[in-house]
Amino acid sequence: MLLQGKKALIFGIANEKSIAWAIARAFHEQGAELAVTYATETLEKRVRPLAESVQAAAVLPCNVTSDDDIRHVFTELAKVWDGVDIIIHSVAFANKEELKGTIVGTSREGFATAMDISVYSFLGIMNQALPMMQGRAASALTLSYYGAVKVFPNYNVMGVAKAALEASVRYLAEAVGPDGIRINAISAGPIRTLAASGVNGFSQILHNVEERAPLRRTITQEDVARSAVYLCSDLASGVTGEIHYVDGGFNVTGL
Ligand code: NAD
Ligand code: 0WE
Repeated sequence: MLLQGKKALIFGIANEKSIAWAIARAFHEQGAELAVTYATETLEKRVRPLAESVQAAAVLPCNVTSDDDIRHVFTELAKVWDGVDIIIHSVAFANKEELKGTIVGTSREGFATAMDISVYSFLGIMNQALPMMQGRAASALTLSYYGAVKVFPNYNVMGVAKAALEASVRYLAEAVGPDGIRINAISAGPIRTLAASGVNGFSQILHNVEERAPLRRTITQEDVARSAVYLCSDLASGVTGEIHYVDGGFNVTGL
């Protein structure tokens, strides 16, 4: 029961394959109380039953492009919880057209969308969350990808966004460290989820990991969730500003 008594707010559940859903289940198993958000009305139908199966204290709409939506989440949450111990940010989006070909041709609008939803949203959420996190051994966790650091075909503007997200983790960690609040990221290896569906050559990406990663296998949502439990528990009380790879070791290989 590593998360007994902790209250966790989770952004980024779309369906049962979402990394955020595996994190929610693992947190529930470890004794955390949960609240979850969903991006659209269509997703509410999928998310609400999942949330109910882990007795979520609140299931709230939140399109992260809207400051009003983000504010609303925390005004509603304050009605049921006196504080928040854990924020999970598992949200990313770029327009499909930006995820093919090269980064050449990226539109101003496509860049802004990717940065708004995949990067600013973490800062926007933390702006509202921090008042409810004060005086607790609180932490936040976001999800990144190795495309932040190295060039992968088609990842394009998302690579730029993940680089900015990882820098945001470091700046946030420094800003809120004096309050005892920790900020980290998990850089996950490729996993078949909604966000990976329709990505050209995704099977090849998974195959490369199976051949090259030290563990010689792809990772699962549950692999990520177990590391998330550690990073958000008091076991990681001295860890902040960190990009923690859960990728079967892929990032250490040189060939
Ligand atoms: P997913 O599609 O299940 O999750 C992405 C989530 O982003 C969805 O729940 C979606 O509703 C949400 N979202 C998109 N636009 C939004 C908006 N405007 N407002 C609110 N929510 C919005 O896919 P996933 O693979 O679980 O992705 C979760 C995170 O993990 C993302 O940050 C992704 O970049 C990261 N990641 C994924 C992989 C992978 O291979 N699947 C690898 C490394 C990192
Ligand atoms: O971060 C991600 C997913 C990012 C993502 C994926 C999509 C596909 C559908 C963001 N926005 C969208 N928008 C859509 O319309 N990953 C790490 C998974 C991923 O996505 C890729 C990858 C990998 C790996 C895209 C291109 C190349 C590799």
